[in-house]
Amino acid sequence: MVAPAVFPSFQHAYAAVLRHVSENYEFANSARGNDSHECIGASFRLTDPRRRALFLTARPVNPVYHYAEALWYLGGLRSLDLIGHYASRRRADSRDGTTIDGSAYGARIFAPRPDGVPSAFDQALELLWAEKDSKRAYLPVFESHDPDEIGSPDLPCLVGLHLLARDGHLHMVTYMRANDANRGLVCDVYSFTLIQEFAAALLGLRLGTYTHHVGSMHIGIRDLARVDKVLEETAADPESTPRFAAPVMPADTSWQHIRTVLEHEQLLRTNQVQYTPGDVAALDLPPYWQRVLLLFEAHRQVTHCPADPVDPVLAPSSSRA
Ligand code: 5HM
Repeated sequence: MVAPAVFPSFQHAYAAVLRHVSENYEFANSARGNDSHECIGASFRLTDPRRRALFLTARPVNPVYHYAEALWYLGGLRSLDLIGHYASRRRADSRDGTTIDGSAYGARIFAPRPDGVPSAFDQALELLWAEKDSKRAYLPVFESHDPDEIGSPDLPCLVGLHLLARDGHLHMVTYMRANDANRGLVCDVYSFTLIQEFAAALLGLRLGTYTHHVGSMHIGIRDLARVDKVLEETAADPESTPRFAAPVMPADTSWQHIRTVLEHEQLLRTNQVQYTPGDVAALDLPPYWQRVLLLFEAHRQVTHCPADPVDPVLAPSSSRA
């Protein structure tokens, strides 16, 4: 029996996963035309799931997309409107051009069921309120009907999330059938740890560890050169820690805050409003969530006013990646 490898930040885990798959891949295969190098079975644990962001020159990330995806999940949404706006590639996951099924994980976790049964997430929280040591607070995503859709462009890669309250901390375990180590993994860990942090806030617990288990961990052949650059950059300074402190989600974050952010994100996305930091400060939101809205304002400026420079007050947090 071997415990998962433990890392202080996702950047450390990401570099280790890429190195492991690059050097030890067991199979070279091409499922659905995606030429990949694959290892079967990979696990790691993050001691501080807030340190979820990458700060690598060789692997730029888009913080606006990271928050958009996490909020799309928290909103329980299936519609492409939000997620397709921040990443047009997500439109390829849709069969009908307007909604996503398999990878709309939030709709399976957070949306109330049509028959009035509370969401899986609400049920899990109820369970943990009633019995904190429970091992049953599992949020299933891959459902028994999914194999019927085997030809679908979008079968869930996430099998489920498991919440464990221990010694005043909320730990989370993620189970995935498959992960692209250079692509999906980066966004998945960001969103899932943010969900974990939100759940910890709702339960009044401190943030515990994050454990990630994957059946097929692979790197696409098209990404091998880019992965080599990441491995060069991280090998040069393997102990390097990301330069920016990880922001802490306020412990009093509520569903109302999430709804407020989603409501204003929609107004910004559709260019119905323009916000200064002062406008956002006047909303009933803690500074953490104000900063998230300002990312969406910066994105609005990039998208709807491409000829103008981004407001210098917002520019450091904006991203055209
Ligand atoms: O053929 P298959 O459905 O396994 O292809 C999905 C590809 O997207 C795989 O490379 C999978 O690892 C990756 N993926 C991911 O890493 C997909 C999703 C969306 O469900 C995800 N993470 N969240």
